[in-house]
Amino acid sequence: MAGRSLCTGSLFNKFLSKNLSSPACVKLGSTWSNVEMGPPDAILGITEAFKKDSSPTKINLGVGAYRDDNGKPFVLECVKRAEQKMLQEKLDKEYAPISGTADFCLESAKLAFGENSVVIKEGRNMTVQGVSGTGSLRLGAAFFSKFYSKSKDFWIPTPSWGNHTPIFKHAGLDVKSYKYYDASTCGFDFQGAMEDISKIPEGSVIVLHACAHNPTGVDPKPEHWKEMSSLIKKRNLFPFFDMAYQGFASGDIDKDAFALRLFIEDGHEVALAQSYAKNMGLYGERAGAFTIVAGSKEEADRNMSQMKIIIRGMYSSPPIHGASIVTRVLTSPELRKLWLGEVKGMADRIITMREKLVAGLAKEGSSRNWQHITDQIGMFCFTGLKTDQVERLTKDFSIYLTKDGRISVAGVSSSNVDYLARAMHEVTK
Ligand code: KET
Repeated sequence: MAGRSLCTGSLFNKFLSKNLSSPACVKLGSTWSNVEMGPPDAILGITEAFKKDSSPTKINLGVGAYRDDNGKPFVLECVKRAEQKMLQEKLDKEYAPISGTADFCLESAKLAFGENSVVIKEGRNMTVQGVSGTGSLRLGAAFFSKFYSKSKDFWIPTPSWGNHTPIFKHAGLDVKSYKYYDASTCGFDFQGAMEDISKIPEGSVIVLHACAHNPTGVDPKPEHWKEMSSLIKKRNLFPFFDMAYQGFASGDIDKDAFALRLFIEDGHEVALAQSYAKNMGLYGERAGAFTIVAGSKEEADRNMSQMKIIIRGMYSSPPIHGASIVTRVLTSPELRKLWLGEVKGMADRIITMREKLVAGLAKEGSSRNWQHITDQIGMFCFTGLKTDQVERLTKDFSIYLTKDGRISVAGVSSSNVDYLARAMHEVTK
């Protein structure tokens, strides 16, 4: 009917032919005139700006994406070999189950909780594939928003990954924050964190970075984690782990899962979002997992039934390619061994770059204390540079980083580290 009235109404036709070419018509009929231009993303927007810069010496230290020592994106050898296998297997393109394939979910849970985890043996984990780390967090947020009746408050550290707040808010949760980073020591504010955690209302959810805290690169020590775990238990808070960097902090996947496994040992029920973006270099493949550890298998099964309903309404089922790669890498002894070596290689290269940057700053004559660059771990370094210094780095040196002074050390290489040191010294003199 709508089509007919459009074509037949002669007055309307006249109106169309007169007005379609006129800009006034566009305005008149514009449905989205009320939509304001949004700001670029604080992290991903930097890559957009970087791409537009024509300087031959430009460096992108914005997004946390690993680069090899030639500054090139790095596809892991274990991933290439898994893909070759997959080609030979002539896989089909059928839908995955709503929650992802069982193998992928089991392997992800084993990677996080350990091969011999009691939780997995007892079937207390509900693990589903998510659309990488972000999608897994978002699934968790949706589940908590709908079924966690004790509280809608999600407490995140100050500072935290910039996307935590939008993810949780998007699911209707309230985001609050607890002390984490001490700017005066460029380290973990253990006292402050404990003080704040002890005041978080019972039943709230506390978000914890399992390792390689983003953006600060500062992690609690094992003894800190122990005290935090018992306080969180005492306060009856629900620990929600974001583990986007397993293997990237120490180069060892088991060491990096220390905090998560400690909380399990201490009897917590936890939620966990995992990502394979960084540790397997599968950024664009969007492979990740979300787990809730419940009190019993029966509870986990009920949670799974509801989680599937949430997923079905959000995107039906997850992408298959990245998950197939992950499953092959984790289940083939040969590919797994190769992978563990490659994760360590990436972590080690980042450590080397931290050392070279500090040495470069000293060589430039900087009298500042840059020790935190080597003390901090993981992909990021929270340099302590102020907003105006960051702006100068970008304007005068075409070095791109987030406004808070975070640099992705993964973007530093042997060929740009001296230039970076010179520029950092120039803006901090
Ligand atoms: N958690 C944390 C703590 C995190 O740093 C990231 C990504 C993610 C989850 C999600 O990653 P995904 O690609 O969805 O698996 N952080 C980097 C990239 C980004 O901002 O999207 C970053 O901080 O640069």
